Amino acid sequence: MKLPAVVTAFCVGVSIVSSLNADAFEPQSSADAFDVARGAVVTANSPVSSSLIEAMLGAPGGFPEPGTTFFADQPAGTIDFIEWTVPNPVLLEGFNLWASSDVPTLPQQRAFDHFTLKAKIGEDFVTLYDTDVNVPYDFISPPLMISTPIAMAVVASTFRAEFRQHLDLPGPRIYELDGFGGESCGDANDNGGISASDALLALKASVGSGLCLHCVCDADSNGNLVASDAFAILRNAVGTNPNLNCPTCYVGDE
Ligand SMILES: [Ca+2]
Ligand SMILES: [Ca+2]
Ligand SMILES: [Ca+2]
Repeated sequence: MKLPAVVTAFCVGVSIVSSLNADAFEPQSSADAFDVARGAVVTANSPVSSSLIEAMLGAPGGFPEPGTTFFADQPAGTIDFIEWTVPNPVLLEGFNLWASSDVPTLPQQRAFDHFTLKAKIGEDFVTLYDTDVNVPYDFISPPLMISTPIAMAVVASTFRAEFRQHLDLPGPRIYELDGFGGESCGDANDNGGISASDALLALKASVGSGLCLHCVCDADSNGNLVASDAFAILRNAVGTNPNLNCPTCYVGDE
């Protein structure tokens, strides 16, 4: 192979690896267990600005950034919170939290410096995940800042998230909080096997008439959920395509 060809092949290889890495985990999703599109309802929350509290659970709209939750402007150390219920108990194994402060100009502003996720077990909220947050944020992939399994998976239907405001005034900005559990690449109906029914659900999701996580239905892990992904799942169902390759739901997921 001549040198230019080697260089070209290497560059192509690098660009493919880069694009796969950029899409290696679930994007902000409406198909996750916490989403209003899946029936989640907010039951309590601390005050927000003119934005929607439900925006972090997938609701569009609100001001000044549609689809984004801004907690109200309160003193540093205020614990902002949201509680929500989902229609049926869900297995929760991990989550993705998407948020941003006023980067790049004022990275301390609209930040939180502590995050806690809880689930209601019996009468009490138990802590699933609790962490200090570095400000300015250390992003996994901006604006994805925390993407992690939780130490002990739970089945629950009521959850609570807490955000400790970092500075006085402008309240934290939250884009999305997505919850995951039990997903398997290709198994869109979550019945433990892959069949034509899963391909049909993927196809519906690809045309916007259904919901499917990328970590279940983006069968070639290219960041797009399209008809060819449904076809790949169908070919897997009939045994002609053993290689489904979805992105992970969250960092640490297999
Ligand atoms: Ca969501
Ligand atoms: Ca299935
Ligand atoms: Ca795809």
